[in-house]
Amino acid sequence: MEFITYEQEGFVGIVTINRPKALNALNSQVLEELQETFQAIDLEATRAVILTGAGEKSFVAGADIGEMSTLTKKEGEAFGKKGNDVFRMIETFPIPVIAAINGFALGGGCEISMSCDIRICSENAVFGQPEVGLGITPGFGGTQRLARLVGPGMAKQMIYGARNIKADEAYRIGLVNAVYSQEELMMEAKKLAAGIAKNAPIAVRACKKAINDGLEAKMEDAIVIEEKLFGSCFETEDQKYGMAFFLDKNKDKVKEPFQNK
Ligand code: DAK
Repeated sequence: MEFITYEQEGFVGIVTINRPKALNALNSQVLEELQETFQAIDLEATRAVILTGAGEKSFVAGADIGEMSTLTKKEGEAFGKKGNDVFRMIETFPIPVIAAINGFALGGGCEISMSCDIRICSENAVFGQPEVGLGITPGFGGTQRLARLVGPGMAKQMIYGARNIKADEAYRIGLVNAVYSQEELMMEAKKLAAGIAKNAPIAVRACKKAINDGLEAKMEDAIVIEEKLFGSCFETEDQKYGMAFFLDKNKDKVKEPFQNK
């Protein structure tokens, strides 16, 4: 792979978009390599994924403007589909994906971060959907996910005005969960991932599915989605172990890692 690196640290996978000369902008090759990388993640051995960008300046500065500048209508739709397929794959990836946003998250960069389950960022992060300034709409789900995350009023203000916001404002409006110094960001992302990885993996996956699928359903149907996933946990060894451990009054016993079974 030319533009993506993958590292495995225990139960945590780290995917880095590595095209720093173009501020990690998403061209077709980056999108294809991202898709291959996620498809190759071993879901038995991995319990959380961190997505970040190489360098200290940019997470992802958007879709590649050079590549997009000459697209025809048909090619534009194909490029949009390629990105949307990858972003949807991340959004519905069976295990949680944390975006560690280490700088610019503009256009497609803001959009890919919004496909992740959780966003944390560094103090120098900048978020925005500048597309209308380029004569296009956001094309990788920005109009949909930003409005769902921060509410339609704030999303419309950002998108219509092509207004970029800094990390503190992103935190204030709920676009990111926390802001750290550049030096602390990856350490905090790993801590967050480890905190997820120590819990029962099948239950965590079921929670992701329940939240995502439930948000797209009416409450009466959403509750049924949760009921089914809750019920399915009782067929796992991890549920039996987790509850037996709680009920065991032997305080000296050390909790074993969940088996993912
Ligand atoms: N694409 C390509 N190259 C980029 C880039 C981008 N988005 N952003 C930066 N670069 C490149 C620059 O061209 C420059 O390359 P060289 O000149 O060195 O070869 C290098 O990265 C460093 O950038 P700067 O020299 O500009 O660095 P500065 O610190 O001065 O400025 C900046 C940083 C992030 C403020 C600035 O680079 C910038 O404004 N970049 C563009 C940000 C942007 O507008 N992003 C949104 C892109 S639009 C769709 C599918 C997808 C989309 C839309 C529709 N369909 C098909 C439906 C998505 C659209 C977008 O994401």
